[in-house]
Amino acid sequence: MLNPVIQPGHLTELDRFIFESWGYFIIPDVLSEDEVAACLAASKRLHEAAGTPAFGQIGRGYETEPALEHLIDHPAVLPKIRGLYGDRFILQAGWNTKQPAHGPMGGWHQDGSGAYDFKKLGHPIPLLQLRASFLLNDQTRPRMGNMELIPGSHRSLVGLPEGVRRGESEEARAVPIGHVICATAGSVLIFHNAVWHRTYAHDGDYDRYTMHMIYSPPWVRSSDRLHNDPAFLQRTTPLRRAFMGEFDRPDAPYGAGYTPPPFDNE
Ligand SMILES: O=C(O)CCC(=O)C(=O)O
Repeated sequence: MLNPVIQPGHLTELDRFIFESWGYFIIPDVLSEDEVAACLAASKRLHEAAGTPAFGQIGRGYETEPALEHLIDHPAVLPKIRGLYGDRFILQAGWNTKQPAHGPMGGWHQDGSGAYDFKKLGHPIPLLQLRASFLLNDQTRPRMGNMELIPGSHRSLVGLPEGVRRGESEEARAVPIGHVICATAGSVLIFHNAVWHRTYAHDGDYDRYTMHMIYSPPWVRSSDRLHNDPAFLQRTTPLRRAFMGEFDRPDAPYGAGYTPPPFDNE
């Protein structure tokens, strides 16, 4: 299978072309083994504390787990986000996902809002949730809890047929152009909200964890929190604080007076 693999750091013109064409790309080996171990331990703590029984997503883990907080502005990834959005965006959510041992496939979907479908905004569906998925387990072969994406589907004028989405069997839900992402632990998948995707099967006898950091324009509501934790805001860095979307005035994200986050220029 072709793989949209790119290098960390600055968004090149070729990276942009790949993103526009496929709707996603992969940066291999972003995290060191130690960083992966620290993020995995943090993920397990979060899900154990919450008692996640099966498949589950926990938000706000970055507020209490420094290893996950570090991913908010990872230098291998942040320049890609900045290259695609420009300088004004927020961390809309950080979801830590557990797929249990021997977990089944998830359902095909696009990201967005069930309350107000992003499709109502126009076509092509705009980029509103840019997701950086930090893979925390080895997924170098299929059926290791990989993500499966349909390349270019963010531009499709038609949706994935209901019969495929709701099919009775694994075969009925299979799509011949589905791309099962195979990558090492510590690699990062970055994708557009409108790409059709699902959680692929997991045959391993261990739980699989992924840390999804989701970036949005500054006027999008956060979905993993109603308020930021004041202690976290106090403790974290100015750049991360800016990504939490705390503005001096409620109209700041709409107005010309928006102060961009204090980036260290690349
Ligand atoms: O399996 C995962 O970690 C991701 C699940 C998913 O597709 C989503 O959160 O939109």
